[in-house]
Amino acid sequence: MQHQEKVPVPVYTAVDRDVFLQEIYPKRSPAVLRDVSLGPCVRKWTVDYLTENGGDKEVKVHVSAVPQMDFLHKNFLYRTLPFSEFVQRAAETKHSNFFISEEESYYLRSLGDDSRREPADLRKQFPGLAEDFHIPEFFEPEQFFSCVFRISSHGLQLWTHYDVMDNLLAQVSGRKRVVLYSPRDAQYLYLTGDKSEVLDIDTPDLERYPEFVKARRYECVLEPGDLLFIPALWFHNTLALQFGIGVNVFWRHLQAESYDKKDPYGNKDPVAAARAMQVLERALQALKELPPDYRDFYARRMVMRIQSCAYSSQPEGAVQECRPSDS
Ligand SMILES: O=C(O)CCC(=O)C(=O)O
Repeated sequence: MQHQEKVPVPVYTAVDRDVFLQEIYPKRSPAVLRDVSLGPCVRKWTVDYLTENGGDKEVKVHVSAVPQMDFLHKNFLYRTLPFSEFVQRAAETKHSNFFISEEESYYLRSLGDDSRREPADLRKQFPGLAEDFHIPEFFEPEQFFSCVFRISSHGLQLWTHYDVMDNLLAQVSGRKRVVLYSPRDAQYLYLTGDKSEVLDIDTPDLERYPEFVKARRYECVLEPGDLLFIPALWFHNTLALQFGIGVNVFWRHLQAESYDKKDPYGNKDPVAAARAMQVLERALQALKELPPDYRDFYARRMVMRIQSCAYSSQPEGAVQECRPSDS
């Protein structure tokens, strides 16, 4: 059986803005940043402290009977709890108050005040806590998009997905394993939209997902105080090795106009990409008008044209100039 290639995510220590911008950011690949100051949150954010200082704001949380959450088949419920109660439940392994079962798992991905329109910002939703978390100044203030609480029960695993913004994922407490896949391996991930269908990435069903082993697996374990840089479009899958508190900051890599304006989560494809996908769907409809052998021939020609015009040269690099087709 073919084995999946595994690559540790590089760890950088004592990274300041200049090192980040000159040595790490341009590589457009994930990096663990250790010893960057995240503020007093790393010391202060115990369950008791969050319970007392987080306010009684109601939060919408994911609750599931099993710790491996599956967005595609929706094996979880959304429930609303006061923040303090949610934190207590997420930190315990057996619950006396529960929705599904004594051992249910919890996950909070915080939302904006108007969750359909407004991106999350810890400073607005949790002002009593936000001052403890110092957003690393690795990007210009106008690039800021959102700042999101990520709080998970022990064992909670979040499905593999990509976001369209650059991301710094701060691990404030607890340890978390993160597995990442390059955007260039998207073809091996069995995607439905921005999510992979392969839920069990450690023991995948290779009869169903035979190509999955070809995806190169990047992996790291975040310790409290670590930051993980996840460039836009990199797939990531997280597994909480302990009850954990994280905060992630999304910021724009592209010009603001490139993004969908109605996207509070930072996961809608950039407008030009969404337009290109729509055109592709129309092209596929047109191909259906042809008999199978013609359809096959023209589909292959289209793929060749896309490969020669739009794929980057290996390994990373500029997109080749696209000459008009001579046909
Ligand atoms: O840490 C987590 O729970 C998930 C993080 C994530 O998906 C993200 O930062 O985009």
